[in-house]
Amino acid sequence: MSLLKTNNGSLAIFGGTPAFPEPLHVGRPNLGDRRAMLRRVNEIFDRRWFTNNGPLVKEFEARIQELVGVKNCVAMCNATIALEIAIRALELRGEVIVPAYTFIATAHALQWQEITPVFADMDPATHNVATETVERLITPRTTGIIGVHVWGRPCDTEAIEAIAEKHKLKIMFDAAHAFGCSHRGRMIGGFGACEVFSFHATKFINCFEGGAVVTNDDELAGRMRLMRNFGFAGNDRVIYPGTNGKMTEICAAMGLTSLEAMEEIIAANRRNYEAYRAGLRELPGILLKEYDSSERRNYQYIVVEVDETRAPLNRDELVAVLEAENVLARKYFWPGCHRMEPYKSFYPNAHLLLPQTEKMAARIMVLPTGQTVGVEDIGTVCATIRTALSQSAAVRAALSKLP
Ligand code: T4K
Repeated sequence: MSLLKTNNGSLAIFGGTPAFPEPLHVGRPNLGDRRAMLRRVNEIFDRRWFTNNGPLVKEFEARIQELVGVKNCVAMCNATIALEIAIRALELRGEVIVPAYTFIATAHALQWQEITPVFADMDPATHNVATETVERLITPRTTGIIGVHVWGRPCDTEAIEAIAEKHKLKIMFDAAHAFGCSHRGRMIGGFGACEVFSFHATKFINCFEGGAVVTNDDELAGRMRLMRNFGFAGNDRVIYPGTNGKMTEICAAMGLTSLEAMEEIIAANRRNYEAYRAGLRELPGILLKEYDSSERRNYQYIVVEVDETRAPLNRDELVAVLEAENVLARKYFWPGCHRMEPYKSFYPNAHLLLPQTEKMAARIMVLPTGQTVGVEDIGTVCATIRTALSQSAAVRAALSKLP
């Protein structure tokens, strides 16, 4: 519940009451039908089968396979472990090219197994990897490319496939944001050797924590199933190095409940997206990234670019104004993986090859959406942004006095 700020309302940074009494988060979980979830929890208790490839995990995997149209879904405890297992099962080593503009997990999943992530620049129009920058990063040590479908907008899979084919590299995709999305009419999940989804609490479909690798390659899927369960091929028989990447039954219960609400959640996200579109229209230097609604989209992220050369306030100033109002906008994925450790120390000059990532990571903010955010809340968020932009000199002065 918010107090609607108008152009005359006093912003919280000027000493006014914050627009929201409670924080409005990016990534507040969507719930689905609470009773259906509790029924599943009771069934889990009755069965006393809590993890290790239980019936709900199998059901969850079958639902994902059906929705995505792939032969295999291997559910895991989270997408980071799923990325690590997929990378290992694909036998990537040496150097792997990834975008610098992604969540740090994409890079860490490589570094964790002593594979060097080599950072490619971003296409400012799509926020995805600029494929024309990829080829020049290939060295004799390169074994693969990991494309990321940032914000659920598919990256240029065709260009990546062409480069990979020419240089005999393997490809997989980090599709953490892209469950339920399509690319040229094909569901994300069927591209490359495999794709990885995240079902973290903040994702539009969530398992509390969860992830999955999907693939049409049966042999690869078989290896990943072994790897997620310590390499056990049966009682007392280990035939592969492995880890513990298993999804629990309670997480699968949440995932199934969440999947049942998928269309409702997408509808809420889409309604919110349209409300932001209307509320942020024609503001100088403020660009809401549009979704291509001719394809399937989950509308999970409301992404705004603040072009400091045209807007009266920059991204950081707007985020500070919103924070004072209890609107916790996020600066994803600032400052870019290359400026986080250990990569910053390993490659202190990496930014010289990443001019678009540098520029855009300083411009992007992500605004709250999901089932817990209403159209009225969005009206308040947009009114706050409008008011702040129209009083930019006073806003700057107030911000300069903050500790
Ligand atoms: N690849 C990509 C491209 C990714 O974006 C991600 C994760 C991964 C791989 C790895 O997936 P997982 O291993 O996580 O399955 C959040 C999420 O934690 C992360 O999953 C996500 N991407 C990333 C984009 O966003 P943080 O560091 O912002 O998390 P956190 O805890 O600050 O959550 C964001 C907000 O959500 C908080 O301000 C509060 C709210 N929240 C969060 C949780 C967990 C709630 O209201 N309730 C909750 O239960 O990374």
